[in-house]
Amino acid sequence: MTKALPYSLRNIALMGQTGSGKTTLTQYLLHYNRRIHSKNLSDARNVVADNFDKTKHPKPSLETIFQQFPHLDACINLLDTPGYPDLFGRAMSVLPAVESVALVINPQMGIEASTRKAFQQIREQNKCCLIIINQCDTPKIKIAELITEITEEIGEQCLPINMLSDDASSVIDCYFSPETNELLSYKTVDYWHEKIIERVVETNDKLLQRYLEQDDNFGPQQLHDAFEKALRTRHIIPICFTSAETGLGIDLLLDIFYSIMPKPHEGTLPVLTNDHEALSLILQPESDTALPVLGQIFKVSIDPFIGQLSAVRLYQGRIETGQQLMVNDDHTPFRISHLYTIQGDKVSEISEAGPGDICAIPKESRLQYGCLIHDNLETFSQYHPSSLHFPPPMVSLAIAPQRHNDESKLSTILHRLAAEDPSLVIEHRERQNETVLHGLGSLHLNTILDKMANTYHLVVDTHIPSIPYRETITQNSTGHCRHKKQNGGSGQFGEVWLRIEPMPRGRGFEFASEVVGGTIPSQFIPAVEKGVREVMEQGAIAGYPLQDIRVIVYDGKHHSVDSKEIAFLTAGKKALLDAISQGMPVILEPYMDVIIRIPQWSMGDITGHLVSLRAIVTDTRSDDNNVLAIHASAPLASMAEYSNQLKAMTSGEGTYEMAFSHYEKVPSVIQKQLVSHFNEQTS
Ligand SMILES: Nc1nc2c(ncn2[C@@H]2O[C@H](COP(=O)(O)OP(=O)(O)OP(=O)(O)O)[C@@H](O)[C@H]2O)c(=O)[nH]1
Ligand SMILES: [Mg+2]
Repeated sequence: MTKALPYSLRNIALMGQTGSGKTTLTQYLLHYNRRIHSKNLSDARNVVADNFDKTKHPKPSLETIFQQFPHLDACINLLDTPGYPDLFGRAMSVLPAVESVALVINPQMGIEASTRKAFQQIREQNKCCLIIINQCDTPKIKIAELITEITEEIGEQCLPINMLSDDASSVIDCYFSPETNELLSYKTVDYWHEKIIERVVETNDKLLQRYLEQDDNFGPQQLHDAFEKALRTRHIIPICFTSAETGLGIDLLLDIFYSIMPKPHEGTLPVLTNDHEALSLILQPESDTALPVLGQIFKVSIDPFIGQLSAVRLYQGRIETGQQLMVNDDHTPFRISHLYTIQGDKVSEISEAGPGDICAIPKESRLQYGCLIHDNLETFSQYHPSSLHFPPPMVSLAIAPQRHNDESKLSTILHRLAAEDPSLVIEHRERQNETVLHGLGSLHLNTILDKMANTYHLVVDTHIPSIPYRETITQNSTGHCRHKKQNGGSGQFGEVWLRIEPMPRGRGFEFASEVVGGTIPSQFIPAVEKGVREVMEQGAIAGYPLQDIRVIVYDGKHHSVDSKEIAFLTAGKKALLDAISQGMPVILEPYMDVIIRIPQWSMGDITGHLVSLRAIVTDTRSDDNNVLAIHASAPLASMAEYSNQLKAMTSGEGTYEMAFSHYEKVPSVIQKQLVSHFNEQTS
């Protein structure tokens, strides 16, 4: 395959709400271009419409799909991201590979929470943006209201570069060659043309001057550089109209991709940071292949048979098979054994790649998500890409393999799944011996379980993660045990007196001996402590570990023949249980600091619901975007279903994150339930 030159590449991600038509649009473009290159342009639309199998992709995309097609002398790389809210982490994670993002909107739905979130990422990752209003073949689209909604939500810089005709039968260009008598569905061609020109010339003083002096020689050619600057700073966000069903507006969309969207050396590249010196290195967009090699891994996929494939966006320099490169600050190089381009679910071998290219390197386990690859240790080993702020996990699920001896298989598979999906968090809770998956939503976790079952043939049982309750005491008390046992010949004898005291929350456990006069010989004190620690681990009233207790052994008795370690261990255990039973034991539950971000209108429902969850609101703040942040303290046990509850109360717009705060006493009714459940299980 011949390599595209950097100036002829366009790297564009399609983002936006699920069902807006990103995959359909991508498929349409692929078929359209294939036809254009084999037939003449006027035939293309009909041929595509006939051959294009729309039934092939009615399901939401689960992963970002890479597609590539030629257009004129350009090569367009499209990254079709999943729009389902639960998979947002997978969508945003590929943005370091592109200069531009096309936000695809379904005009019947308008701007939804996922569109807002996508735009926030476009801003944070500093990408050029294009808005595609797709599904323009559907009836009763309210264009004026839609444009108003877009400008109110995103900003005045969103301007139609073309517009649906009054009868919705065609899409009319308002920028490239705006000569037409056709009526638009909203305003006029001249109106939008002027608006765009005004917006673009604002970025360049000389152009602005000429514009104010009414020099009207402003064609797309003259404005190219200014337009590009306006795009890069998101001073302008063009809006265009398409139908991936009928092909409406597709030719104009390709014109926009080709003539307006930035080439790799025009876009803004990610910022690299340096921890030690707190320096930022901003890469200059460069198409010079002689520069040192620098690329970033932005997606990893692991096939059970083929192994790991790491997708790279090359920022500068040129790479080829056989070349040795470094990973981050690792001094041991790796060799590029093969180099591929990716097209849907297929890869094709290439021999080299240049600046701006998206390619893939197989079988190098060090090439993990976010790694830099380079050939210059001195410069690049000190830097790493600024880390992305992935949305916090909202849903947790404990998993265990159905077959006991699949434990190590599970751990290998989880390792692979986590490498592929930077928004998946895996936690092993040692004490509960539980493996817990944390994801953005139930669909996110279901895709992980499906992959385990279908790709790796591993079936797991799932359950809501157990709550890490604890036990403690609330008052001082003493405990005693005289352990005496006679088994034929030698016996066991050990007597322990101990005192227990509650400690402040979070202090854990302290053990001390105040035994004097050798009533318990010093060599048996460790056995007493061991017995005490066993009880601390196993719990006394409901099977949960004890915490925040000081235990002081102060007296006892021994026997010169029958006293041995096991006797004092048992006496220590029983003396502690005795003391706890008189120390007013309670069960503690974890409380979480929760931040809930919601639209203003849902505040009443959310705060009312929080009360029913035993949560206490500690603060409420609203930000510039009319998003309300409610800070609350809530018991973890109430939050198991919160993700779905919040979704329902905020029409999917609410998000929340939580972190452990402290332990607090459970209400006595819950304590009773936990104790009786434990007694039933152990009796
Ligand atoms: N009428 C009409 N239907 C469309 C158009 N584009 C897509 N669709 C339909 O909308 C549905 C969803 O389309 P997809 O392309 O899967 O949507 P998506 O944006 O990729 O969705 P996610 O992968 O979940 O993010 C499919 O049934 C398509 O046939 C369009 O322009 N017009
Ligand atoms: Mg899709």
